[in-house]
Amino acid sequence: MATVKINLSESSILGALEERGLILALEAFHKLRGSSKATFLQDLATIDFGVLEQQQRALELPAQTDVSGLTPPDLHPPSLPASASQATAQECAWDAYRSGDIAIATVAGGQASRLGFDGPKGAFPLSPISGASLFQIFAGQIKRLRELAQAEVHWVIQTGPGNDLETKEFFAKRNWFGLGSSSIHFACQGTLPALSPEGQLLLAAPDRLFRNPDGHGGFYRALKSSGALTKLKDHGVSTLYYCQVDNPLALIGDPVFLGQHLLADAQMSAKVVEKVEPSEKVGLLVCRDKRTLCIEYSDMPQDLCSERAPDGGLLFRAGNIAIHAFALDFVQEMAEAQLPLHLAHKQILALHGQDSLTENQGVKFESFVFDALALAERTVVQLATRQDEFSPLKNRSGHDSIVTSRKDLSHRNLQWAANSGRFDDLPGSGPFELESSICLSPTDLETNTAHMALKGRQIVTG
Ligand code: UD2
Repeated sequence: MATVKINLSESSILGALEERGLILALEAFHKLRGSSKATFLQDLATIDFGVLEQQQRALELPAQTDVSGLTPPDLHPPSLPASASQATAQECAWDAYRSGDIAIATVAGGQASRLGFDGPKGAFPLSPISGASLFQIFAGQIKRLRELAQAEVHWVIQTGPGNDLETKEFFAKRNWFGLGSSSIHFACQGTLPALSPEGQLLLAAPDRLFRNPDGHGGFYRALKSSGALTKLKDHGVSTLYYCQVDNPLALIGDPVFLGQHLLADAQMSAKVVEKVEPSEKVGLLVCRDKRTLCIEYSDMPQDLCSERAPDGGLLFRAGNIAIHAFALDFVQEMAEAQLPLHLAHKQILALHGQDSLTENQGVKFESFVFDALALAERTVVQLATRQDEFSPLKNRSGHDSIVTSRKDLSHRNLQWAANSGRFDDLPGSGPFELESSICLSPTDLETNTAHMALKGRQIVTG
C-alpha cells in the first residue's frame, strides 16, 4: 500500500476538522482513549484536506453531466489490417521499444468476487485449455515484446488496498512469469473517505474512517506515491501503454497504436470499438471545443446514445475500451491534477454518529482515468476491431462473462492460427489456445521462427 508521510500535529488535524465542520469525526475522536485515540489520529492525518473539500463541494453540485455541444471524434484506423501508414507507425514504436522508451501499465485493483472467484481479478484462470491467468496472458505478450525489441520492457501493475499483498504473492509464487522481479513494479491505489449526504466523515469502527478505493483514476497518484514513476523515468521510459486487467484480448503494447500516438506527439490516446447497441455499457469518446473527452454510459442521455449518423450507424459510436497510451510526463502532471470526482450514493454500513454499525445513505467517491483525456491538448483515438481486441470479463455468466470472454479469446486465436497458414488440421470452433508468448499478431505468428506445434487444441512452443 502507498506509504503516507504523516507530519501533522494533533492540534492541526483537529483544527482542520473543525474548520470544515466535521463535527462527527471530532466527537468520535474526543470519546476515544489511549491507543485507539492514537490510531484514529493516524488515520485522520492521512486525509488529503484539499481533496476532502473537493468531495464536500461535489455533494452540492447538480448530478447532471454537461452534454452540450458534443461531436464525434475523428477515428484512426485499426491495428491489424496492414497499411502503409500502419507500417510507419509500427516502425516508430519499435524504434521506441528498442531504446527502452516504452513500458506497460495494467490496472488491476479489483477482486474477482463478481466471477465467484476468491482472489485478485488478474489471478483468474481464463485461458481455455491451460487455465493461464489474466496476468499470465499479459506477461507472455510482454515477454514477446522484449524478444522482438531485444530490450527491457517494464511492467507497472496498479493494485488496490484489498489485493495488493495477494497480487504480489501471486507473482512471487510464479517467479514473476520469468520476466524478472526488477522490471515489475506494483503501485497500490489510494482510498477516499466516504461521506454522509451532509458531508460528514463516516466511521467503519470507533477509531477508523470508512474509506473506499479511489477509482482507477487513482492510477496517476499511485504511480507517483509508490515511486514507480521515478523508477520508470530513471530507466528512460517516456511512453506508457495502459489497459485494464479484465480484457484478455487486449493487444498488449500494440505497436501500431503506440506508433500513431508517438507520431502525433499525443499526451494521452485511446482505443475505442464501434458501439452498435445504444444501451451497451461502455463510456463514449466525444469531442467538445477541440478536446476529446469520455462520458460514462450512465451519464449519457438515451436520446443522444440513439442518434444516428448519415451512414445509419450510431452518431456517438466510439465506445471506450479503457486502452490508452500516455506520455509519461503527462502521467506525472495528472498525479498533481484534481480530476473530477464521481459520486455513488449507496447504503453504507458505518457508525453514522451512533455507537453501533447501521446501514444509512452515504456517498462514495471515485475518479476515473479517462477524465484526464479532457486535459490533454493532443490525443489520438484509434478504432479497434471488437473481435480482435475487446471481450471484457465482468460477470460469472451471461453478458461479458467467463464464457463469452473465453470463447472470444479462443475464436480470435484460432483465426490467427488459420490466417498464418502454418498449421494443418486445426480444430473446428471450440476451446483453442495459443500460448500468449508466441505472438503479438497474426503476422508475428506467420514470421516467428521458433519451433511450435499443435497439440490437441493448443499451439505450444518447443
Ligand atoms: C469500465 C468503464 C467503461 C468501459 C468498460 C470496459 C469506468 C467507470 N467505466 O466499466 O466505460 O470502458 O470498463 O471494460 O471505468 N479498477 C481499479 N481500481 C478501482 C476501480 C477499478 O483498478 O478503484 C480496475 C479494475 O480492476 C478493472 C477496471 O479498473 O480492471 C474496470 O473497472 P470496472 O469493472 O469497475 O469498470 P466498468 O466495468 O464499470
